[in-house]
Amino acid sequence: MNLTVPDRRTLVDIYRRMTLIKQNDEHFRAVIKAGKIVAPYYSPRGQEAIPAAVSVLLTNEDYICTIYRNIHDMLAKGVPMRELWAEYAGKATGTCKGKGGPMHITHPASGVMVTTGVVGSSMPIANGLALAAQIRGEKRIAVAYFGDGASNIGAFHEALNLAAVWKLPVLFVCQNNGYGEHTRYEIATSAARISDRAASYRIPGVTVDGNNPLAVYWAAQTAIERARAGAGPTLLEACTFRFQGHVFGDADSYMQPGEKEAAMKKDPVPLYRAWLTAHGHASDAELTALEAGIDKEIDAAVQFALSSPDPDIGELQRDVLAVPVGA
Ligand SMILES: Cc1ncc(C[n+]2csc(CCOP(=O)(O)OP(=O)(O)O)c2C)c(N)n1
Ligand SMILES: [Mg+2]
Repeated sequence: MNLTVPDRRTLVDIYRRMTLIKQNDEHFRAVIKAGKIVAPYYSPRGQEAIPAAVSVLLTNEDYICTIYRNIHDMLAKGVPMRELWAEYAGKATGTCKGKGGPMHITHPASGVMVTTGVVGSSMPIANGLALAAQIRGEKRIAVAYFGDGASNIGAFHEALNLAAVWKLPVLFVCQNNGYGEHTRYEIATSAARISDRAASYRIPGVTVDGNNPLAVYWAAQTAIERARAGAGPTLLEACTFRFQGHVFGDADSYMQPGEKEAAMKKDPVPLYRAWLTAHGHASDAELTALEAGIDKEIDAAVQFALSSPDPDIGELQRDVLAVPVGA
């Protein structure tokens, strides 16, 4: 693993992506609480460092497949905020013209190929995209994001096996936040580490501190280089914690006393900010200006989404079925 600290631009770009996620999440929760948008919302607060550090290593050509907990993966990959907000609000200006909603967002221009509510299903789909890239001789890779709970689903094992056999250019990124819905990791998962499961498919399995963007960056860099070189997939487990309930409105009553408070002391966003300034990679003033600029953009995105029209009824059957070639 190459442990060179990335250049200043990349370091600040990782922070920009983490801040985008944190601040959008705070606005999403406020807007939903105020009843301005009615949508199921799965907060990624606490998990910012993972997609931020992976995404700076990707291009628009690279694919991601993600799950219902998704705004962090989307924003880090470059989905425009306005269209993302509009899709959450079910508006005609959304990424999927308001027909996908929070659980079915796609935005191929930034490489977001599927969002799914079916636990475990991002992985076989990533395999299909990677297989297409491999057949066409393209250099792009596919990243499948999923949770710790998803690693107990059959599709996880099927996908790892086939990706290994066919040496598919896939990066499997498990965002291990310690819980699958209301079930604590240890109660439902036999493996000490999710990455241990890679051994049965003879692919590299790595566990990193998912609150440390550099640790995620270094591990992802090695895995992505390997995938682009045609050497096949990697299973990357990034350990973190979710600071909010499973879904908006869940009071976390099933957690152990003090557990969340302890995890929040390792909040990746302020910790990384402090590291950047302490090591002279960015000044406090520069980061404050960056945060203020993002807040302004979010306000504009919220306004855009709330004032956008609902989808026209004529859209109901459009884009639903693929038109066969030549029809
Ligand atoms: C196939 C399937 N089984 C069960 C569910 C219900 N369900 C929704 S989220 C979830 C927990 C998944 O946990 P994890 O994979 O750790 O992801 P996290 O929500 O923690 O990000 C479950 C069981 C589902 N959506 N799909
Ligand atoms: Mg989980």
